[in-house]
Amino acid sequence: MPLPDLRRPRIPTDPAFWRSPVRGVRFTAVLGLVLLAGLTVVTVTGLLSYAACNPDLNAANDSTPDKGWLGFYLFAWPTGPRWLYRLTQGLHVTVGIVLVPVLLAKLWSVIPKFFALPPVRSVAHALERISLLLLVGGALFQFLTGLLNIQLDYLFPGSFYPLHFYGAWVFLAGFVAHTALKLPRAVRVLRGGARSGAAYGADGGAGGGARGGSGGGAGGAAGERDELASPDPLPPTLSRRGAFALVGAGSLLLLLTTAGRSFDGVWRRTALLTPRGGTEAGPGGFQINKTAAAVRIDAADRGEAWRLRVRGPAGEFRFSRAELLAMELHSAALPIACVEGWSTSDQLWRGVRLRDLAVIAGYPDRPPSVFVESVQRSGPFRKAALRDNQVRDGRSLLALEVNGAPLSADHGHPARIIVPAAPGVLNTKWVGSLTFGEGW
Ligand SMILES: Nc1nc2c(c(=O)[nH]1)N[C@H]1C(S)=C(S)[C@@H](COP(=O)(O)O)O[C@H]1N2
Ligand SMILES: [Mo]
Repeated sequence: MPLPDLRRPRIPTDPAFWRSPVRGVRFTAVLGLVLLAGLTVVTVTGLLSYAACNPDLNAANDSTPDKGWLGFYLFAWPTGPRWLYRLTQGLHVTVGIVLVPVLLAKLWSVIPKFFALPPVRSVAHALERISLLLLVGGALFQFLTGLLNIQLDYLFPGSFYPLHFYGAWVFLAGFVAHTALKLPRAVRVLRGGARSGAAYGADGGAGGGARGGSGGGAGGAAGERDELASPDPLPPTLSRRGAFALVGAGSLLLLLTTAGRSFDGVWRRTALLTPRGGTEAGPGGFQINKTAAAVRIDAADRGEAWRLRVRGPAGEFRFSRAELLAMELHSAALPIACVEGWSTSDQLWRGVRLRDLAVIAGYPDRPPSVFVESVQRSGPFRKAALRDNQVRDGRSLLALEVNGAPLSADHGHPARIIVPAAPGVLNTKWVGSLTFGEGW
């Protein structure tokens, strides 16, 4: 077995510079398959989340007006099951957070390849490296923007959606290409194809091995070289199994300190990594994202002078809160689920059905979409459009009460929208006007 040349200074382009005995195609393949499964969930739920915000319905909902054909897949988000967005977006954010240690370990496991010389060997290799740039750059960008948006709401004022949306497509291009290129190899490796790191030296040779990655060939899987294993490994301080356990423990810790954000009460207090929002005592004892004070809603905005304006082909109508309370009221047990991944369990909302208000506005038979505006004067999320299927659902309410008590100021008094299965951004608080139908 040829010994590495110890007299040469070791620099990162030299495979012998990387000496962890944990590196190897097996370690990388396992992490790669975990990421393949996990990031597929994150990507699909992310694209669904975008569709759920009704961006194709109204400019007020659309933060990426230049998306062009990238919006090809948009569809009418259903209103059931009522916990649908709670599930999809909870998965998007929770799985994303839990994958952080796996992503970092995977990047660490292939670091020698980023330095391998020559940087480009062939056209195919150049394309592979470009796809890698999209993948690694896209993944880091998506994780960073996602995590920062959850932690610091205002870091990207107004621009989080476009950043995360276009970043998703860049990432996705790299993800698909990388999967197509590497999945067969990863599967072969895990079926026992690649030799262990110890056997590397036999055919690797000093300095030459890290340029491998040939894969396949007539010799079949048994002859494949482990181009990620160090040609000159240090004595192990941690077994590969131990390294997996470390990554897994990191993910588990993140899971335990994150998952509680999708529940109320004690569970929510376990969500140490979710500093956002607060709650109040009594019937309103569930998550409050934005308080009235935070968006400068004062007592006068919600006081005696408040009127709900309802517009449609039948004309324009104004209702006081007392008049709304005198209408036929309905109850619906529905959660709130934010794009940031937190959600509440079902709360018992009571108020006027949106479809009953559509009748007043001049749509006696088939309710149309509705454009909702808050009395809030500035900031995002003060306007939103709901699709006709959402207005039609008997559980979609202009809520006046929650859990048997009038809405509190922070929960949207005098009136807020609540729609089954919809993202929180569509549940407008402190509603001032409802405009039914297109073109109004
Ligand atoms: N007027 C108004 N309504 C709003 C918002 C807002 O900023 N202003 N935020 C929305 C968002 S992003 C969410 S997740 C829900 C959260 O409801 P909560 O603040 O009662 O928890 O309210 C929605 N309604
Ligand atoms: Mo939200």
